[in-house]
Amino acid sequence: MSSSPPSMESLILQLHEISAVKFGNFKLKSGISSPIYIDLRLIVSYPSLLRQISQTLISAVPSSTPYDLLCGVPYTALPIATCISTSRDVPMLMRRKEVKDYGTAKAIEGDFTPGQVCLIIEDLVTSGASVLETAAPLRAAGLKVCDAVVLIDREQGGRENLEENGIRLHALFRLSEMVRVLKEKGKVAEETVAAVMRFLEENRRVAVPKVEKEKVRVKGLGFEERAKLSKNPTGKKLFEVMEKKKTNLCLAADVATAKELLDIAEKVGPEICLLKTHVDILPDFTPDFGSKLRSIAERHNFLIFEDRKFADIGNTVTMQYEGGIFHILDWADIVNAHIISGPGIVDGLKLKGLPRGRGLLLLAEMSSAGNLAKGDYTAAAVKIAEDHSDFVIGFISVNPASWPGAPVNPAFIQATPGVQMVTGGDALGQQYNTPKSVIYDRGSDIIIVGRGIIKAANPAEAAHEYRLQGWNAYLAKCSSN
Ligand code: S5P
Repeated sequence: MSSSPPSMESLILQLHEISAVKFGNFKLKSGISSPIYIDLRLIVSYPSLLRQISQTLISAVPSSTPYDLLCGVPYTALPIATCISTSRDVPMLMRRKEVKDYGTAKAIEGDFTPGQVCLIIEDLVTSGASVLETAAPLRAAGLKVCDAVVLIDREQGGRENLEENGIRLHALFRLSEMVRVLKEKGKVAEETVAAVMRFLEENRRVAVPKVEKEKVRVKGLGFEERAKLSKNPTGKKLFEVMEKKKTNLCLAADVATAKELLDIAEKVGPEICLLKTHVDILPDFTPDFGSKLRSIAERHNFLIFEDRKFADIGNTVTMQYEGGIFHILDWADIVNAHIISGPGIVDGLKLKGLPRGRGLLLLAEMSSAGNLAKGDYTAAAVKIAEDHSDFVIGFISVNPASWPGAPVNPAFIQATPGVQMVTGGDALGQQYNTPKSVIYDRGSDIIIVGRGIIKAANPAEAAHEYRLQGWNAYLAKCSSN
């Protein structure tokens, strides 16, 4: 075993020898064709090379960079991180690539204390997306991630992307250096070198084009920034509460009595940003229900959403909103409306709601099988929202990422019902998606969960699980691309 790390040149030659570096025409994950392909998964078959790479890699981290823990980006960098961990006696963590839907739903395996500093180990960086995917759950767990060390930097925007996300990249060598060494040693023909250099030159900019960057920025806007974009005080507050409490969970408190509702609000309150009621379900509703619920909401810092689904003409809804026996306007921060009757419904509700600083969600889509809220109907909801962005705070939606012109204005919040830990449905047409699918794949912001929590043996624990899954999916979305 050599005590001093092997030279960069020797490592490059060895990687070439085991065919971890290939020249030809390869389609990369991003879809672009590349004249060079690097497959570092092979190194597990060459223990001596794996050891040399690990040793050299860790010595590329400046001694002024502190770290308490290591975490390899799955999968290729896992053995590298393990080698470093055992030889340097630095504890390691593992990030789960798939967070389990069941059980502990842990994204990170291993022992750590929030506030510790974790160094990320990676084999190859192109855009930096994989490093960010690993950094997000580590940061969500309270760890500090400021540095990543990588064997090869493909020089395609990764360094800049990571820098923008507060991560310094330390690379053992750049792709162009690697090709230069192979050329000098006569391992690769002149024209291949020229093709690789041309590719790098052309794709240095193409890899992270300006428009893409803009799109990513909109996509990746956090709730904190979006709070500033909302023109409605309740919309703003909802984003702020989500950011402050680190939760995008709304409880659909469809329980049998007002007493049970207040009871579950108290128990689940710390986990949620929003509590959704169907006040007309409650047989024991009394005029002081609203003030009781509001005092719990204030104590636990969540907002109240009465899922009244107004659907009438403007004049009628003003009376339904304010009057009757429920006096919804007095205690609900947020209500929702169908747009079937046209924009007049928003004008009507706004007349009463806006002076009180309330907000409105429009039903742009529904979760139930065979519903008619799609296509032009959904597009009409977006248009009405844009025209009333002082009062409309967002949408009830199911798959906002698929809307024409998506993503819609980030000032609007997307809240999605039909959420459980597993996909499926009930006997009456409800259809369920998982928290991850709703937030990460379908582009929503808030998961609305009813029976998944209220029918659980321990609703507070179930709410905690949903909250973790919803929030982790949000963090992963922020750092994707
Ligand atoms: O399209 C919709 C809109 C709403 S607001 N589908 C829905 O299920 N909802 C509401 O979300 C519904 O009224 C219920 O309160 C909640 C879903 O409850 P769960 O028990 O199916 O999670």
